[in-house]
Amino acid sequence: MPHEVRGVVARSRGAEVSIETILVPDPGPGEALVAVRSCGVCHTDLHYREGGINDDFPFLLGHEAAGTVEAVGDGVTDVAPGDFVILNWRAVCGQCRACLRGRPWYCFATHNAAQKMTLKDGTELSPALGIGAFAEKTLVHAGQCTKVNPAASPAAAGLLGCGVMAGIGAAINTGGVTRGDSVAVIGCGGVGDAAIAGAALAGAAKIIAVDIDDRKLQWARGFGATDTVNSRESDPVEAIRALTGGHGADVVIEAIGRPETYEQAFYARDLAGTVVLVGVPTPDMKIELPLIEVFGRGGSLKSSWYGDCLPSRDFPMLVDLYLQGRLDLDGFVSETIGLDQVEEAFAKMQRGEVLRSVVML
Ligand code: PAD
Ligand code: ZN
Repeated sequence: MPHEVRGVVARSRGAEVSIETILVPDPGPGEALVAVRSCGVCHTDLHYREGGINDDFPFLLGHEAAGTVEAVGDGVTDVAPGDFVILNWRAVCGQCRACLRGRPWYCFATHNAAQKMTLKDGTELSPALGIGAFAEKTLVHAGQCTKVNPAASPAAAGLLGCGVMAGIGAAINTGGVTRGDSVAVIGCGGVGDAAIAGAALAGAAKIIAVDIDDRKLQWARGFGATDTVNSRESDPVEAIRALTGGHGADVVIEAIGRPETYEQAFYARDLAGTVVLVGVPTPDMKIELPLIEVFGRGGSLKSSWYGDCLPSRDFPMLVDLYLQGRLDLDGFVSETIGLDQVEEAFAKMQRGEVLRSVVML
């Protein structure tokens, strides 16, 4: 018997989202039914609503979530009803070329639920990032559920399911930030601030936050930024060099996804330094760089998908650090809201008023 629950649906490009009754099937083989407890509002949900990801409307939005497993299908052994889990969009397959080479964080064939959630009239829904968690219950592949310590606040823990993991991982996993490094982060929204928190956890000696909004820079200090630069007021490349003995930072993380800020990142790093692009550009964007500079500066230019995370390795560890008071996940929760306030939360996000609005269920 399918479960009738409320969910936030984007029906067509650019249209406001609406609350709909959706039908969630009981879990089949390899699947898990999850009672959602919290789900953060991420920029990617807005990208879906605007048709910026693909045209598979209607979408069931929400993907940054924590919940309790309610039921599992045949063959599921890693999670059981009652488990407190963070949902992930990297349920590794174990069989693709990345997994077989021992690099499952790049998995190219991640799992999602095989059965579809639908509207009452039978229209199939496309769940955002294969999750769809702005809903009282959702159906996912069991591998998308990562069990963590239930002592964690669901609102905080759920954020590790997407943006906060992407930022922390961009610093630690992709950027390889380590003790004593100088790090600059360009763009201090939820993802950029998570990169700052990750750099602080890894022992970076200097962490420079760059944004065009002073309120964001102030929040960035709370996550561990040692210096801040308002790039509307001064040239960020010059400022980062000045703060690093004239050399540039060892690791520069771009957390916006724009050509001009990527170029700033490119020129603001030290020789042999690393640039990490975690912000997501749109398909029309282009950059032009002198090839001699790409060669002459050495080092590496990297991109970070989901912070190169391995949920089974990273989520429980980061929740433990949070519970020890070493990672301020609560600081990312600007407000908690109801399912009917997602549209309002998109507007607040666009006005820069919040790091994360989190829907509580
Ligand atoms: P956000 O909109 O909350 O933050 C963006 C920040 O950039 C804001 O603080 C802005 O003030 C600031 N900003 C904008 N323009 C400039 C500029 N020219 N110079 C300096 N600062 C500027 O977004 P977010 O933090 O939620 O997400 C950031 C990006 O990360 C976004 O592109 C999102 O799609 C991407 C993301 N990537 C992954 C991944 O796996 N790579 C995962 C999740 C999100
Ligand atoms: Zn997201």
